[in-house]
Amino acid sequence: MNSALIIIDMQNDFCTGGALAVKDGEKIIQCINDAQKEFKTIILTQDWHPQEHSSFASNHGAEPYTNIEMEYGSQILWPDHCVQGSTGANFHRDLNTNKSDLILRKGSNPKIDSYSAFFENDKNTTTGLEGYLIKKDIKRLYLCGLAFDYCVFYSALDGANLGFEVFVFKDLTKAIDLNDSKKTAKKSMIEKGIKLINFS
Ligand code: VGL
Ligand code: ZN
Repeated sequence: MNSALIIIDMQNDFCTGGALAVKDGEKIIQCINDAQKEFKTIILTQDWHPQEHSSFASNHGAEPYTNIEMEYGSQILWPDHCVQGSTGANFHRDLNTNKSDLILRKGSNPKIDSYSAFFENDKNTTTGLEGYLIKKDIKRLYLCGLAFDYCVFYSALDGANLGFEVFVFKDLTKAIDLNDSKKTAKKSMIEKGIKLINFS
């Protein structure tokens, strides 16, 4: 009770064979399905970009995984991924999507990337998730999914900053790990009081 499971971006493009594949991304799916049995409130997020999205390297004539300065700060440029309506943007077929109360799409604004389930990368534009959770009297968030060091990390930080008690099921995530991002994310989460735990 008062707890929600938030499953971040369990989509084809983040799994083996996808455009922005996270190593072994699909290997956590069965355990995420098991974890769903323990929660009443389940939220799925879905990275959902238009083809002209400003986080795509291809839209800047740049190489993926390089950095660019945006109005809201530094932004990593990614391969085209999770394009609205594409197979890559679909949830992985093994993920149980029947039990979720809410599917939250993010990253639709072509000008702003959105790692966090709460705010776009300008740290100001809200997704509405905070209000949804408050109305449901949710106090504790349990996060899992992809990727540990990007969307899970930023969702966890924002959740903690908003006053939720945040847990991350470490064994139900996988990291992209660009320039030590896994280590940095872990350190920042621990400093914030976010609890890194195992589900299994
Ligand atoms: C993600 C990079 C770009 C994620 C989404 O889900 O972690 N990472 N878009
Ligand atoms: Zn994305």
